Amino acid sequence: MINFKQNTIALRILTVFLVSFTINRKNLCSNHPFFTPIKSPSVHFATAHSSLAEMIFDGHLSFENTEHTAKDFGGRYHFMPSAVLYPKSVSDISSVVKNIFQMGETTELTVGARGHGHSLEGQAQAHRGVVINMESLREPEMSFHTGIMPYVDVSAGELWINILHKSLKHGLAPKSWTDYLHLTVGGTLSNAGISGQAFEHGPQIDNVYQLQVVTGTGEVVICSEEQHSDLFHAVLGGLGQFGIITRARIALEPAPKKVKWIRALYSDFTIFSKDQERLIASDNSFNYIEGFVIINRTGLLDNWRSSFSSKDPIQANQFTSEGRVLFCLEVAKYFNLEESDHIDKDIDNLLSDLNYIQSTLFLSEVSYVDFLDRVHVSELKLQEKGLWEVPHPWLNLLIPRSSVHLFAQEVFGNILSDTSNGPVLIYPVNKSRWKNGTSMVTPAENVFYLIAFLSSAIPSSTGKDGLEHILTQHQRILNFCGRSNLGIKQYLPHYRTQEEWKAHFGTFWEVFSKRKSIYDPLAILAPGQRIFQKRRHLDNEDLKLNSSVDKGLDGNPSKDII
Ligand code: ZME
Repeated sequence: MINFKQNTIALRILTVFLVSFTINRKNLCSNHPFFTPIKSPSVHFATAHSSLAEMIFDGHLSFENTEHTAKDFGGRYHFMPSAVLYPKSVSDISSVVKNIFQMGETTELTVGARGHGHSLEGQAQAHRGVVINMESLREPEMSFHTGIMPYVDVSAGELWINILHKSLKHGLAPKSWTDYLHLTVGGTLSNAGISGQAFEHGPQIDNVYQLQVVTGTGEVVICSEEQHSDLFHAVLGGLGQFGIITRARIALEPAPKKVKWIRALYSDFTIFSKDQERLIASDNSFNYIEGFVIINRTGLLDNWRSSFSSKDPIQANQFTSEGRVLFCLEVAKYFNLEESDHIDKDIDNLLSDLNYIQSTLFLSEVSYVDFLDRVHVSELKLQEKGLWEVPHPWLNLLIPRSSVHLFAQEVFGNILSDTSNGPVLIYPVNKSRWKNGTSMVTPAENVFYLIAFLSSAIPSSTGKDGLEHILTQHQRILNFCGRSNLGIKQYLPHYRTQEEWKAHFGTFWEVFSKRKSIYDPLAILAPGQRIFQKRRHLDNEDLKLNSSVDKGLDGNPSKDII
């Protein structure tokens, strides 16, 4: 979390960086002379491939059936790799990266780590490179440590849903979540991992004690706040640029059994956001705080009636939106059976401070697992209708508190005409409760909102639910933010040029790119982010070979960079 307004903080980070730079140079890079690039023999396309093909792995490397790695949840980018590695050990990953590193600048080969494939814009793809199928690294057992600071050591290819089920057997659970749990640990920790718990615990990257990482030179490094802390901070939210996360030590807490899940409506954004901000500031609050927008939708309350009960069913039945934009506050309070006798009173107390429309309070009681895995229920319904594997042009924005009213007015009042393509979520956070020093980029103010536009596009539609229309709306939103200088940052950012990336990182770019030159000096890792392009030394033979290979292939993503 870099505060772009405060140069002093940026300077402090730079100082920390310079200190660790010298340490890391000694400790991490002793066997890799980064600063005098290896003069390796010329390795052209075919040679590079045969060099990979000759390697022996605990798992295996495949040059066939690679199409699935050229797809992701976003469904909009399809770059074919040369090969897919199915690793069975960390050393499989380390050797493949090391081999490519040692070929130096004479090969264009890059490496992308792919988890469950939920990137939105090809971030886990590696055009003509090697994609690592991180789920192959999963192990049957997770190692739990109970005590006053409980944690679990997991493979980075593990899904959060499996960690939930396994840790509940010990009466424990991770503290901070994403909305959707069928994502890998390595994937969410390379971004942030944000859901309704982040206001209290910070995002998932704030709830990790230690990582095992394979850097861009193929070295395996254990890092934490105490050990190689610069790499630890770099990798958390680092968009895969500094290392492949292979294992993680996740902080746990005692798990509750049950959840009171509550929704209430507002017709005024100012009142809604004031309540959200009051809730995240309070010490004794809900355990989960989110919200969402409802534009031009009828019958929504009927949908809720099946799973939520109203405090005032007659009034609730009569409630209509009358064409207004509505804001739904969604909160949850965890509890155990022994608290059953006073939980309703506690909730009444918390709710009594809020200013929602009284007749629109909906309550529900579910198990902790059912609450956390709630999006999977939507997934199953959409899969039944064939509406899951469609393009997902999602836009996630972090909006500072001081801009959010102007944003809401223009975006919910003018730009968006309905929200039937998918949810529009609003999560308030206060980063003064977050850890400092990770690579995640946030707005300058402590209090900001994640506003997530999670649309599904209907394939072949040219109307309001078609891809073009949704992308145009997102561009209008981004243009408005830029024009009005709202100080927003993208979450799960996506840009095509390095200039745009520099603007995204702001004053943090210097640290980010220096770290890149230390941990992945040849820019081998995560090419799908399009932040750095792998340096390429072309000799005549390579030029000849590439010009023929390139013919007939569609756009090389790296050509857009710089
Ligand atoms: C495509 C889809 C997304 C279906 C449901 N969702 C979601 N619903 C609610 N919260 C979410 C979400 N995806 C992320 N967060």
